[in-house]
Amino acid sequence: MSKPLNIGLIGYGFMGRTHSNAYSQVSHFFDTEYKPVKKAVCGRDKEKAQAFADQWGYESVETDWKQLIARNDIDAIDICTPNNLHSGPAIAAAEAGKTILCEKPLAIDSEEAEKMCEAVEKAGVPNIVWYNYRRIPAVTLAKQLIDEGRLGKIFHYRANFLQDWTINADLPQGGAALWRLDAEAAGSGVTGDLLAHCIDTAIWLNGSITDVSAMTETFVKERMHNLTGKMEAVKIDDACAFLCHFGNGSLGLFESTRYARGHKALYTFEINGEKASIRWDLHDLNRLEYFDHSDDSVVRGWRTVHITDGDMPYMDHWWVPGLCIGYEHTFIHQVADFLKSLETGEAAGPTFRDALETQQVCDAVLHSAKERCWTDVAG
Ligand code: SOE
Repeated sequence: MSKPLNIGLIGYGFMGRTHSNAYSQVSHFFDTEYKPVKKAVCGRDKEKAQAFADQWGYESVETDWKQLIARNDIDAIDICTPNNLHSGPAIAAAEAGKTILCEKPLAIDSEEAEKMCEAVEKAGVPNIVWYNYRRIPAVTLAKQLIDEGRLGKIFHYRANFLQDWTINADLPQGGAALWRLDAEAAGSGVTGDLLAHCIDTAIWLNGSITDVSAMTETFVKERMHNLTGKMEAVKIDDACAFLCHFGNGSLGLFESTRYARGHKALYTFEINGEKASIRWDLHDLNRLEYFDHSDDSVVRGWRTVHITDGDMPYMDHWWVPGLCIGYEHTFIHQVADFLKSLETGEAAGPTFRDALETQQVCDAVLHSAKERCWTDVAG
């Protein structure tokens, strides 16, 4: 028998759309006991929230997240607000016994993230953070290959997340679409926004990061602030690179920037092990490159694994062999796994606690860059 999971969505920006699409699609492709019901969307601007509700099929609208959380007909709170507005609703939702799905990064910093973890753990409510790239079939396959020991001992983990959308110095900071440039709303720049994705994937694939040495740069020092109308100092990191050690003895190298002209969302990683290497690129997300040293030397080389057949992670739910899926499917997979976890009682990561570890690495990175020193990851 199917059970409804009544969703209350807070925020209706870009992520609100990706999540709503996932709620709309998941039951068409995945057979889960719990079925999401788009019960209410919450935003301060009633007209905009209503327009979003009409477009995406939400039954009702709230303008105050406290009212949304107080509603008895809401089972799960989905937080899609700027980063500084995650912890208030998350803690209140936990205290009200609601299931919680929270956008990444979990919080502004680890101190706040720790409080959010304590709240969900004390309340015993199911929780998940939207680090969606784990659920690209090629990335999930990478996890399987590593866990099967095909790479052997891992020596190197390298990741990049490159964009170019903030090169224009006339771009303002703050407000609706540009909160990512405002340190008060975002907490940090590329570290929390982009490297957090790379760190989440890295910890998932290769285990904990123990210490880091980082540098950051803010190329445009002042931007007009949309909320004050004045030129104000830019306090986020526009670019960040760091070296690190993993607990398993491997070395990590990470780079992210919004100033890599020509790159819109080039998320890549390469992992080198004793027996094999793998590499992956978000712009070609249905393929995984694999080099196996045990291949016969006359045919040994990088091979391209096409991730479209039904024996690949998640792909038995989609089309026929040879046909691709895309970015939006990562969110559908996340919802499917989460609904399944409600059925089985076995948490689908990344939980708030997992995301706290990512946050601790981000904090160590920012500390290291500021103090110009190697920094241990707290935890
Ligand atoms: C920023 O441009 C952004 O949208 C991030 O906020 C997302 O987390 C990332 O997946 C893509 O880029």
